[in-house]
Amino acid sequence: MTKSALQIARAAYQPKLPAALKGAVKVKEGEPTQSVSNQGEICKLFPNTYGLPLIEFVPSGKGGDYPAINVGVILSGGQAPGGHNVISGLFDGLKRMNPASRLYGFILGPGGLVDHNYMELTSDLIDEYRNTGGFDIIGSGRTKLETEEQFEKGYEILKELGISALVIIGGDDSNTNACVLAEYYKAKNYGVQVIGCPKTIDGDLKNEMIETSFGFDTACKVYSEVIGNIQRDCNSARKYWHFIKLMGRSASHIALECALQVQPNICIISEEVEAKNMSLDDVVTYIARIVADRASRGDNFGTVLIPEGLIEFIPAMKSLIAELNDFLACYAEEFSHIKKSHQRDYIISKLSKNNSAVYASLPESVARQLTLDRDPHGNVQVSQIETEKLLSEMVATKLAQWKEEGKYNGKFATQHHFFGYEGRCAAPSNYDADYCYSLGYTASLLIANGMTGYMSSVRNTTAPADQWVAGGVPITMMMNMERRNGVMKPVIHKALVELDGKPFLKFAEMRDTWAKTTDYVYPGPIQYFGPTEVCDQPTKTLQLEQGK
Ligand code: FBP
Repeated sequence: MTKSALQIARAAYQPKLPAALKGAVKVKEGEPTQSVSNQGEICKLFPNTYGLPLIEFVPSGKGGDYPAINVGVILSGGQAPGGHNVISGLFDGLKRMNPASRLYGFILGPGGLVDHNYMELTSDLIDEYRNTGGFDIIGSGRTKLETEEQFEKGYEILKELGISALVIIGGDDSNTNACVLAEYYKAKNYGVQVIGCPKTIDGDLKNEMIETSFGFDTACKVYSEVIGNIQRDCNSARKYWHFIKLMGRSASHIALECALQVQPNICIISEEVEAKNMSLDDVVTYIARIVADRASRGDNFGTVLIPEGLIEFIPAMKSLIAELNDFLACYAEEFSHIKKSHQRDYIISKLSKNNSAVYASLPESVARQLTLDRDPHGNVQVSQIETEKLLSEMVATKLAQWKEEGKYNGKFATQHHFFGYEGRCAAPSNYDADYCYSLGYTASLLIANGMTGYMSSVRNTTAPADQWVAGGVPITMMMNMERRNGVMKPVIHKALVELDGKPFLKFAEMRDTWAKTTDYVYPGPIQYFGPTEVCDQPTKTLQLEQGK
């Protein structure tokens, strides 16, 4: 495999560990825990894994005697920078406790467990992937582990390979399923522990005990670098408005973090749009006003950040999408026989009055995307809707109207971008490299100490790494009951942007200034070697949340 100079140098990087994990450790047990809400129901559903105490690993004078064990690992869902370091931290932790322990990777996500598709992860292989981005060491997948049949199929191969613990690296849904699996194996007395690790660039798996999901730091730094570059171009040519959509299926953490890093002229936060019950026209008018205001001062350029999930947070669009989902699920056959040129009118005639009016107001291309591209569950694939184009087209229409009315006299030329896949497999920043390695290492200790149904947790991460605090959080502690596909289910509570949280408040305080002035910040590329203030900064979100 040919490697770049940076790859070669980076392979030798030794991720930092919390000081407590550098030598022998012992378990410090905290108080028993409770779920965030619906305690009675969740306790009943998880009789064997509910109410467990918080765990912290603290230094101990003497090393333990650990038997050799076999462990399995799964990467689940979308890629996030640092996954390979979780695996290498897990591997190193297991081998340090007993060199005869073995690690198996299940191929292409949870499906690998069910289909018995696996490989042993040896030290030669692990060394090839240290500090690299991507999930390609074993691949990832989105198969959901939820049925007893899958759990039993998985147990067959775990038994065959003598695996007594499984580490699932995933987002909120995958960790919810990890907890259900832990409960199932415990109830059946199968002797298989299940441990989760918090992954997702979206940043929406976080709570009191999990400060951030891994990958968020690196992905936001990559996006901020390119947005910064665009802003320099924008401020050099002074002739374009750049509409930039940013990944994050649901929550707007990525857009908010990038805004804090680059100081754009406009950033839309979906959670605020929903809380203020804004219509699509309200969002368009908000953007158009800023464009017109800047134009009045001769600035016919700027940047707009748009979170990927926006469309579903606009109450009127949400209702339209819900009706379209139901309608097309029932009348898919009839709809497929309607001529393309008549489809728009057909839909307009079939929807309820309000939704029909919203649908009729959409540009042709977006109206088409809403009716054609559906996922296997019959839902619109929101990430495929070009919200950046939808908004810029609608802003252009509004500005043209204002021009006729004599309210606007500028030029409005646009460029569009979507940043998502560009950042998901980047080489992890020092923060993510260290955080992930520590998460994996901590997972090995949770296993060695007999825990199941826990998520690996590393906290105090805005301090230098040797002051980080490592331990485990019972996954049931993060759960509440939510309606999924019409049924109430125990799930990990998804963390959306909090409008009374410090990161949003900081943005809200600054955004009017950033709209008027051209006060762009150009963060530049991630630095892996150099002074700590350049290389080791955590996200602005985390710093603000922790009062730094
Ligand atoms: P996870 O929640 O699994 O971490 O994935 C997040 C994400 O990157 C979203 O930001 C994005 O909407 C989605 O994955 C894209 O999915 P896919 O990789 O299937 O195209």
